[in-house]
Amino acid sequence: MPEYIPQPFDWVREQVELYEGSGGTEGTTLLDTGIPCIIFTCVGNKTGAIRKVPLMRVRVGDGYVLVGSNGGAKHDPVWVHNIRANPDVELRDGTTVTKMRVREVHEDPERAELWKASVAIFPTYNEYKEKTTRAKIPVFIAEPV
Ligand code: F42
Repeated sequence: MPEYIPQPFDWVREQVELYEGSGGTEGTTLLDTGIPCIIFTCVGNKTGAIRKVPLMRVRVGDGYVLVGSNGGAKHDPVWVHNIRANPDVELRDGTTVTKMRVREVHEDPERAELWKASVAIFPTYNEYKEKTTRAKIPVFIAEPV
């Protein structure tokens, strides 16, 4: 069984511990914003370790949008490399955990629609889009398998 390696950021690791440890009944929002989050579990593409990543909860149909905003940093979050290498993830939304497959969405109109849905939930994504020097913030959709 591959080992779980927590994220190095305390606030993120602590949210994962609370969210997962409570079976999805606590720690389900971004800090004190009240905005709901999901957690997806993927496999590290270099270590093969279990990695858990909280993201904003952006539901579209029966899928979820995964936005690689990384706080507007100049580089993509490394979880992007994980799901490009292995698109099979588990996604926790509150008390429900679902096996999902992730696909990256490059083209409009689909990409524009997913971005619009994401910004409607978390307008800060637009600030990250302005802040980052990256040409594009990667956008994925996780869909039930
Ligand atoms: N991040 C977002 O990008 N978008 C969001 O909507 C978002 C919402 C959110 C809500 C709550 C919360 O607590 C955090 C939230 N975050 C959001 C932050 C998110 O959880 C991540 O912290 C952030 O996206 C950065 O992701 P990251 O994968 O770059 O994380 C780094 C810090 C990390 O964990 N690095 C590890 C390390 O040891 O430095 C390595 C992780 C890893 O996956 N390693 C791979 C492996 O093989 O194990 C290799 C990866 C590679 O280099 O190819």
